[in-house]
Amino acid sequence: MKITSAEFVKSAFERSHWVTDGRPEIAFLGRSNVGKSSLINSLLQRKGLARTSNTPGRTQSINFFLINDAFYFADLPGYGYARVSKTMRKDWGKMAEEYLANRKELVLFIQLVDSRHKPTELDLNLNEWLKIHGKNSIVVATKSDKLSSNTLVKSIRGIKDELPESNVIAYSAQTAKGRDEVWSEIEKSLAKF
Ligand SMILES: Nc1nc2c(ncn2[C@@H]2O[C@H](COP(=O)(O)OP(=O)(O)OP(=O)(O)O)[C@@H](O)[C@H]2O)c(=O)[nH]1
Ligand SMILES: [Mg+2]
Repeated sequence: MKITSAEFVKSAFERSHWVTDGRPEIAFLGRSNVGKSSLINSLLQRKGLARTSNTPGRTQSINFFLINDAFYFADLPGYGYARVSKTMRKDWGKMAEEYLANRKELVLFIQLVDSRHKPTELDLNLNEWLKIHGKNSIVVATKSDKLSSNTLVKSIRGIKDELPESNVIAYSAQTAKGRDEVWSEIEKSLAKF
């Protein structure tokens, strides 16, 4: 995909803030600090468009980015960050589920997991939820540059064992490994819209 434009549109803290023009949308989901915002910047080749941070729990809203004036990326807040308050955790659940369940524009759910680890309990729950609800989704295993190629192969195999029904793509925001593969999935989903 040739990126002609990519712009931050808005941060949504509640349903009334969601964008409403009906363009197709791709959602990025995964636990806090897994690399959602970095993946978005890497796919768009725009450093700093989506804000990244070493501090988990940085993204607290659904952030919408308009690409080529044609479709949206939605950067969701990370889940599973223990140190946010209970109220905030409940809010995440409410906001995310409301969005995931009701958003008709969603053509693809990109679930991120850390390539170095087995999926967490929450990763498994989300994956199951996506499958049960028949959502079109792929799994992107981030930070693959942190593993040697041998270890990466083993680790990805372990992730596939845990998520047997998912297409798992190893990714690195640092080297752009996996970029073409993820774009090809995005393009396929957009073509069906
Ligand atoms: N080496 C390496 N580091 C990465 C990669 N992707 C993300 N990181 C680092 O991981 C940290 C978290 O990345 P973010 O993109 O902010 O993660 P996030 O999932 O958006 O986090 P929240 O918004 O807090 O949920 C940052 O320090 C990134 O630089 C990658 O592919 N390779
Ligand atoms: Mg983020």
